[in-house]
This record gives sequence, structure tokens and C-alpha cells, in this order.
Amino acid sequence: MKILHTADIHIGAKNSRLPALKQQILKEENILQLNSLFTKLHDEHYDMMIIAGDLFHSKNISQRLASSFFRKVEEIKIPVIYVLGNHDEKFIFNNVPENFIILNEDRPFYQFDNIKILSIYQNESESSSADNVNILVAHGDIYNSSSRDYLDLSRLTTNNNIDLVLLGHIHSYRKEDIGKTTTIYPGSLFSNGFDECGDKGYVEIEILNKSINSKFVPFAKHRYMSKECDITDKDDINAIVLAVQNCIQDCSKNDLVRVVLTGYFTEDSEKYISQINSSFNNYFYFEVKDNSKLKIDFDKIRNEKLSFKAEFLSLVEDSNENEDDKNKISLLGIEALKGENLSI
Ligand SMILES: [Mn+2]
Repeated sequence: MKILHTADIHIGAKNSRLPALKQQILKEENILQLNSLFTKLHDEHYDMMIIAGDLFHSKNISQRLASSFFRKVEEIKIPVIYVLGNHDEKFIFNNVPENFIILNEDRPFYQFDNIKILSIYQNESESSSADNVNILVAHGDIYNSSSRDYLDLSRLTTNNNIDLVLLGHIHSYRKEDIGKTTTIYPGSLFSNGFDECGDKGYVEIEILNKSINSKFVPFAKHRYMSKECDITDKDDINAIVLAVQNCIQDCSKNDLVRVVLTGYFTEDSEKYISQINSSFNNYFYFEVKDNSKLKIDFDKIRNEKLSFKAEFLSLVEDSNENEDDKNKISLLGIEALKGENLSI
């Protein structure tokens, strides 16, 4: 028995912070890639697909997107088991194909050979037998009890007859054994922002008798990647570009890359953001976030003649503040007088 476990596909979601053209490309490529997931299901002989919630991003997504998805479901013929997520609990599932099986109060479980797929609507003690492989499918957060979407796993698996818990809601892959139960979050299938960096994909599960094996399979073509790059002592534009290049070595050309500049630059620095951007315009998307700070040469300022900054420094030095505060005040004051971002 081979199962493809996915969740948080968020069909219809977009990252509105990207330029419109990139948004359009991502949207269209994600639809095509989702279609290719069904080709994999067929070619790699999966017996079942499980979607643990948040299939659609909201109840308002276009009919065209929904129909194109359900057409693929209908063609694949294998059972596609689904539980509602917090994003699509209000979506109206009308005229879905027969093999799209929504587990809810009306239909709390689904049996397939010796595999029993349970939902939170099924009382485990009544229904799950030790002869079955019992799989609970649910959408929510099992880690954070203060979350609005908290799932109390200990309450759902009281008799320990549950062999596997397949989850959705947390957007990154996570597999953990809790007591005797293996819990898996496959993560979102695609990412929609720099808060969801790295590989995105699904989980392949193989069940032979009662033994269960699983592995994460990276799938999304475009990853969001965020890297820090320290530019201290690199004032020459070529040195800065080289430093950035080293920081993003493990990014691919299809990625959406953010480089966060850190460290200190001097007044002689050739830190030209547009030059850095154009050096990496061969990536699908590239942006620079500049958190680097100006390194202030206090000795030079002290020696300036008729200088307001020099005057300010000598006022601070003659004050009754302690050394630590004097340093902080000097730095902030000079940054403010130079029109730089303040280090607080
Ligand atoms: Mn989600």
C-alpha cells in the first residue's frame, strides 16, 4: 500500500508582495506542477492520496481552479481522502467526484483493505481494531496548546491503537514519534513567502502488513531562500558581490532569493544595492534587505574643525554619563546627524 500524504496546498494563494508578473508565473506554474503530482500518483502506482486540510486558500477561489483540480481527482480514480482545514472550512464542496472522500461528522472514517483512515469525528475506542493499520488524519497544531487550531493528540489517541497520525496546518515538514505514535506534517506543497523558506514537498508512505515507512519528497520547483551576508571589511563592490555569491551557493536559479546584508560598512563603501541586484538577476527572483550599519570613525570626527558632530561628541564626553551610556549616545547621535538608520 503506497500513500501520498500532502496538506496545505492552498490553491488560489498568492504572495502579493512580489511583482505582478512573477505572481502570475508562480500561479500558473503551481497549477501545472499540481497537475504533474497526479501524473506521479499514476506513474508511481500510488494506492491512495491523503490531503490533510487547506486544499483551497479560501472559500472564494475561482471555479476554474477548483474544477481543474477535481477533474484530475476524477481521472486518477484512486481514493483521495480529505479533511477540512482552517482556510477552506467554509468552501462549498459541490459535485465533487466520487473518489474525493471528505471525512466529517457524516462520514467519520474510510476503510481500505486492512487500512482504516480515521478522522477526529471517529471515536477511536469504538472503531479502531488492532488488526487494522489505523491512521488518523487531522488538521491543526499538535504542539501549541494556546493556538486557536490546537489539536490535543493525547485525547485523540487514548487507546494507542492509532499507528500513524497524518497532519496538516504547519507549513514545514516535521516527523516525530510521540509515545507509540508517529506523527507527520508534510508541510505546504508550495511556499508563498519568505516566512516559508526551504524545500517544500509531500510525504510518501509505504505500508507492508503492519510496518510503516515514510520519506519526505521535495516537490516545489520554486523555493523561497533567505540568506544572511556579512559585508564587514568588504567595501569594494566586487568584494560585496562575491560575498553575496558565497552566501547563496545552495540556492538554485529557480529560487526566490533574499539576501540580508549584515555587519558594518565604512563611508568609503561601494555598497550599491542596484549593482548587487543586477548581478543576480538570473535568479527567478532576487532581493536585498540591507541591515548593515555604518561604521563610525569617531577619531576622525573629533578632529573635524567647525563641525557640529565634533561639538556633539565633546559635549557627550564631558557629560556625567557612564562610559557605556556615553558610547551609546555618541553612536546614536552621530547616526542621526548623518541621516543613517539608528542602531536601536
Ligand atoms: Mn495552511
